[in-house]
Amino acid sequence: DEVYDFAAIQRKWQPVWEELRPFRSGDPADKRPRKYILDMFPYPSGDLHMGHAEAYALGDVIARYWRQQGFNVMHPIGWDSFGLPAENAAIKRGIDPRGWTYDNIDQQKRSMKLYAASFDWDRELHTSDPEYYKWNQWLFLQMYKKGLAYRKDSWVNWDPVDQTVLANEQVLPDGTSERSGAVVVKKKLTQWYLRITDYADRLLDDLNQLEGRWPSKVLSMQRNWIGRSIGADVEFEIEGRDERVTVFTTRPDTLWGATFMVVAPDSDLAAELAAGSTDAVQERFADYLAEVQKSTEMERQSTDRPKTGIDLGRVAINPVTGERMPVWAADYVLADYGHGAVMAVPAHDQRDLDFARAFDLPIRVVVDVNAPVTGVIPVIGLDENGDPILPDEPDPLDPARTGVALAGEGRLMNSGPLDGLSKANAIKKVVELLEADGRGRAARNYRLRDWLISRQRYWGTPIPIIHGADGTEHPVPEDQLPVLLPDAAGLDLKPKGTSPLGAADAWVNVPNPVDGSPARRDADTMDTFVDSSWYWLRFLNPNDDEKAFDPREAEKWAPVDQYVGGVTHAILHLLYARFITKVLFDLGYLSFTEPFTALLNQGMVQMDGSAMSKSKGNLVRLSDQLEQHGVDAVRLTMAFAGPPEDDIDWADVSPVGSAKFLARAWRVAKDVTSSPDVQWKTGDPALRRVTHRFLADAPGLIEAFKFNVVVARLMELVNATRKAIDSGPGPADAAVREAAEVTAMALNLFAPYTAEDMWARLGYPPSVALAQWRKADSTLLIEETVVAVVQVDGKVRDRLEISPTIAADQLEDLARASAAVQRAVGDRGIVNVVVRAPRIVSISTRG
Ligand code: ANZ
Repeated sequence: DEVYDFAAIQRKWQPVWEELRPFRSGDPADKRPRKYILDMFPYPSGDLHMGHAEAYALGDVIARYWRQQGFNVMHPIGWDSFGLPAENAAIKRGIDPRGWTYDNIDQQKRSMKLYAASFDWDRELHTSDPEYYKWNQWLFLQMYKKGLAYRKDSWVNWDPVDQTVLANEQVLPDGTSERSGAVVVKKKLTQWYLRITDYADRLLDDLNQLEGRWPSKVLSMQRNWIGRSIGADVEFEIEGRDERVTVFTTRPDTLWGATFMVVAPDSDLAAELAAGSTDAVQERFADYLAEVQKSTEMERQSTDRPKTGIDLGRVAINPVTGERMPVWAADYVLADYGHGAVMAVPAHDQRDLDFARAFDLPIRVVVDVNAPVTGVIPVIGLDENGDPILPDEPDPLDPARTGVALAGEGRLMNSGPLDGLSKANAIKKVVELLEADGRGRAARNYRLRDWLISRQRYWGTPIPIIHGADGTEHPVPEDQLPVLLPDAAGLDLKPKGTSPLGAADAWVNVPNPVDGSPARRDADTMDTFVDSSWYWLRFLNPNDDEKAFDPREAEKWAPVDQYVGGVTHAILHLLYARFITKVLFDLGYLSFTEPFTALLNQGMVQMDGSAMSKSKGNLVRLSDQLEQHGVDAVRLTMAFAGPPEDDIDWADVSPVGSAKFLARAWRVAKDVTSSPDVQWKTGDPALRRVTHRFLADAPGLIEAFKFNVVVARLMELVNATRKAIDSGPGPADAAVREAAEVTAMALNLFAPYTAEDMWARLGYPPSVALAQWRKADSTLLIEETVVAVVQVDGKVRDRLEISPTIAADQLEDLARASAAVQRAVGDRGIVNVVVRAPRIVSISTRG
């Protein structure tokens, strides 16, 4: 008797698909509706690993699902193949990054084909190909023309190990480099930036469109990253200086309580104010600045470290009180936020209060937060009228004494025309007063910084600018693109703070495009996040050498219907892709402003509760898993492990169990003895009901990403079919064939090899991936029902009509999904659910 042999099945079908190419999506005559399903493309740093295996298994369920629903699905793949890992590997081994990269791509591609992800290989791209990066350069030039790409001198994040600058996004919260792990320091350099801050409001506001379609965690990470603050700019005169200093504040209502000013020590303003002060101040300032330069931004913003700073010996004038205020430099004020200077209101801002208390600066309360005094005040005696005498207690809320700033809301006091107003009204009023006086205005501020794209490294896209000897900038004419990356041979790629390209004499020295005089190419390369910001558009026509992408194809396919990838890209990549989409919209190339309509973040594959790594010795090799259990068992395990958003612990799952189930399903198809032209209606009604219930339920479950539930239901279906073969109507019954065919179609989503082999045994030509999902026969869905009651905190909130044989967890899912129940639960959170299937679900909430 023939047994299930996954290796033989893989060997059999891979070449058949290679020949058939069932996943091509580029036929212009294809009239099916379209779906664009995109997996984040891999970085070719070695062979595929378990994380890839999870992501591509899940993305493929979605792509295969929509094909079976009658869509022309575009599911492309390519390689994000520029970047530091290749360069570092090349340096370590003394080889060319190009060779290393393309060897890895070959290996990953072979693995992906074995893994049977349903990619349209006609659309394959590599960002390190000149045919691709030419268009990075084109994009850069379009942005340059619009003033969206510019160069400036500024303090940048410097990775002392990789010897290159980093975008803010690449510096981890602990101040280390996301890439090398080194502590990031500040360095002043002239660098290229993309003006993403011009798009801050749109990047923020458009997130509302994605509500419910992107994970809420990602939406809030994006919102925090952009970090919009609403407030005012206020101008202060400085004695001995012509120009006023502007500060940004979210609390202009507290202006009467501003008692000193603080500037960022690493700002030009601080240097200038110090230079205009005494020699002693200048000396102390220089020492302090050197000290500050050593700390990270994270450290500087931390509230629980001792405040440091120096008095610059200069005087600012409070524009409303006319009071003279000292000007200090302190590192809790950041140079690149707002205007790099603050009006300090110690009574109402904790950092200002800590500073004022440390350096004995004045503190004035201007908001009566009117908090009730708690605690009992002891009576110390009675007066002549017999009334209690209270001790001369200090104000229990006095910030100078308690060290706690009064940040809450209240009525304004000690504030002249603002007295008695609420915070909101006071803000309105003071902004009016300042505007009338030309001393301020309403203003917004963002945490978001412009995107620094210059990298002093080799393996990236050359920046298409030529620098004249006189310091002028000249864009490379578009018809001279691409600016090819010179050969690595003969170049020293070792990090040294300047780009290796600067040493490629023949490449870097070019005539000035204007007058032919000697000039030099820009020797920096672009951040590789530029490459990945628009690759999803290049997939539309990856071989077009006339344009970056075809707007008509974009009209047909884009935006991406479903994007699948890791939450590690929640900020950087997604923000940049959203930004570039809006830029291309503004340039007239796109008709939409958001690139990814829906986003699924898969969890991570772990081992024994922690991330897998070579050093921990808990690395599970994908190639070993595929060899031991087969592709289908690994893929099925990924889908069955739990909700896709959750992490998978490989120690807790069972690819062996998956393989057993696949063998069981496969034997069902093998045992079928009827031919494809059976009359379905003659089949066993009980089995047919199970099959059609599955047909009816699976699509909704897949669209809600409940892949694991579908697999569980499929297991039930296979069990029911087995029973029908062995102890029911037997292998010739039409219902047995029907169930086996539906099983093959559904397994196509999770276990394509097994599904294809089943399909062939059932008498059909390849490919099951193109078979259309069958409609459930509604007459078979009617079954005896009972009513289950759902209670929330003891009150009946819903009644559900359900099958009397419903499983407890399924009933619980239904109860939790009920709108009435969700309303009753509100945002209190569920603490306990008791299910007595099929009659009662009792939910308890917090509070
Ligand atoms: C006076 C004030 C009074 C403030 C008060 C707050 C509370 P967000 O919300 O993060 O935008 N600030 C302004 N520029 C700064 C800089 N470069 N570095 C550090 N702090 C800076 O914070 C805005 C507030 O942070 C501003 O409002 C300013 O302090 C401070 F009761 O002004 B505020």
